[in-house]
Amino acid sequence: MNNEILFISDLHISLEKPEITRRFLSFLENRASKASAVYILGDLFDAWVGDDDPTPPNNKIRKQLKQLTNSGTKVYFQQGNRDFLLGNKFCEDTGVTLIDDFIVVDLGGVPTLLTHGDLLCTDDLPYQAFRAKSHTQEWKNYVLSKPLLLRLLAARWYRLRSYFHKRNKTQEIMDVNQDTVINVMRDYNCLRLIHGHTHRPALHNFKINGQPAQRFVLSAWSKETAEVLCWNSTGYKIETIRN
Ligand SMILES: [Mn+2]
Repeated sequence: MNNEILFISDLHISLEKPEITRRFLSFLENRASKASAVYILGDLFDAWVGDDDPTPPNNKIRKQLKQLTNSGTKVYFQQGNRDFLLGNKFCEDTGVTLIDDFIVVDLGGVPTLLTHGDLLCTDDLPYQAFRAKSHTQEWKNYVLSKPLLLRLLAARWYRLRSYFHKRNKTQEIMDVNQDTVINVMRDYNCLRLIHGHTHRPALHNFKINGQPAQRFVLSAWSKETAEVLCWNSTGYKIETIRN
């Protein structure tokens, strides 16, 4: 055990992409177990219709996460826009800790803001309207009260619909709004931000009130490759997993 902290997001695990599931399971067993903490910043799953869903590969993932948390590595999960229905039951099953949409952690003495990233994409007004509606307790209760099979079918439909919607949106609308980024970082008193969601891995340097600020964008996992942002007392590195 050391003081290493790992950050991942946007694996979009689904039955159709077994390569990503396999790599994630192996990451949990062989890599994450060497770290003191892992932060999953949302969209671990391509769709999550409720903690009662036993559809493969969910149970394998539950089991491997449980093994990891049992071994002493802390695992934190922030909901993404695809898996925002992931809740307390999943956390009880796995030992994972659910964290708020915005959270500040100490990274080598620097307060660092963590978020999935969809809340930063404020130019996408239809999405933000849907998000506001779907995050109410009434909406969640309504959806979760439906039979599992119906929820699974609905998820398929939403994925298809979102694919066609996205094709009509410009690249700018789908990215973060820089004013929102700065306002949020100011609100939380942070000069460093880590998020995923946009699938545009990068390190952006800019200034807030004349002070240097950093925004790390995590990469999505693909069938071929994956990236992990690793922090320890000496700084950060980006690890690539290719198998
Ligand atoms: Mn996302």
